Amino acid sequence: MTKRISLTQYLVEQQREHGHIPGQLRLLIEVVARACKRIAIAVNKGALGEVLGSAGSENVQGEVQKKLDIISNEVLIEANEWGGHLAAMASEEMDDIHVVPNRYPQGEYMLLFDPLDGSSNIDVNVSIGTIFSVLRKVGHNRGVSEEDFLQPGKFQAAAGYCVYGPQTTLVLTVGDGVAMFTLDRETGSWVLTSENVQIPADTKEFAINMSNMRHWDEPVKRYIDECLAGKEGPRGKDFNMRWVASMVADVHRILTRGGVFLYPWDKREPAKPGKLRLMYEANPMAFLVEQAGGMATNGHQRIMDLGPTKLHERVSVILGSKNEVQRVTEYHLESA
Ligand code: AFP
Ligand code: FBP
Repeated sequence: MTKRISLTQYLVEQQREHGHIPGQLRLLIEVVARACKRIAIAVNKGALGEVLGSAGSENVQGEVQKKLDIISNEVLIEANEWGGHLAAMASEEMDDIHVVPNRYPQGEYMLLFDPLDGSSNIDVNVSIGTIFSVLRKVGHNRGVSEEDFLQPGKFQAAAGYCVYGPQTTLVLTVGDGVAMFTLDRETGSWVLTSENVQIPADTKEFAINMSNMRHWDEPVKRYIDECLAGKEGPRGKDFNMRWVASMVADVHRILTRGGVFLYPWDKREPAKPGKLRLMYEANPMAFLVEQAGGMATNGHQRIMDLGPTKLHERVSVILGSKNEVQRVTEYHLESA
């Protein structure tokens, strides 16, 4: 039988042998992983835990919050605030940053998360997930403000997600490739199940919400039209489409077998740069995708080079198999 490697052992080895992660970061990742286990338990209970349905409130972007959105947010905050590894947290579900209270020691890291991505899938029992990103606080003063969070994604110290699907899987990067851990429900431990994950450069599968087609910009329309033209078209091959409507699940498929994911800017709200959130969704996913040999842009620029101007900033997202993302990006640059 092959030896099982736990998340703890993987992280200790990253710390000891590769020098990639300081002790505080290791602790932080372990705490996030533990919180994800608690969220997985709540998600699995579903109607039995009385956790389904709306909470009757809205978040800062005016979206209706589900009970599980709020529960997951609370689980992540409670688990992380006392450990001494964090200075502050920011969440898609909170208007402002949550500074670690004075009664606890303050660490040098800042944690950002979308506590439960794919809210529309919660009540219908389709895969959902938690996305997280870790930044280092610049400067050693105790105070921390929203400005400290406004760093380009290329400065992330770690990023990952946990997908609550047929299996519960934690996917992680600390800047040394991508590793996947499957939750062993019998022992309660995360077991390393894939290492050095690689996204193939070419693909025949795209993910986009096709119902928005009439609102798309010309380069996106051109790209999808060419995919739809199949073998007879300029691409010379048939494409398949998949859209889960949980970014976590769509990105997990791409990390597993390749593909391209697009949530582009469109003409519905011309002033809005896109739908997805830069700090809680696009940056962490871009870090994972690049670490797996893929590419992530907003059609014009690398996502991880973008300088955020506010915490809840939105962005256009094209990510996945390198040659496809390159192609869509070229179509944008040609039409600019
Ligand atoms: P929430 O952030 O409200 O959970 O929405 C999930 C999401 O931002 C992302 O995970 C999906 O890719 C996208 O929404 C699906 O959006 P559409 O319903 O517009 O297809
Ligand atoms: P399997 O029986 O091979 O699992 O296929 C499942 C399925 O028949 C349906 O569940 C699903 O709606 C459909 O395939 C998806 O098919 P497509 O790949 O054509 O979108």
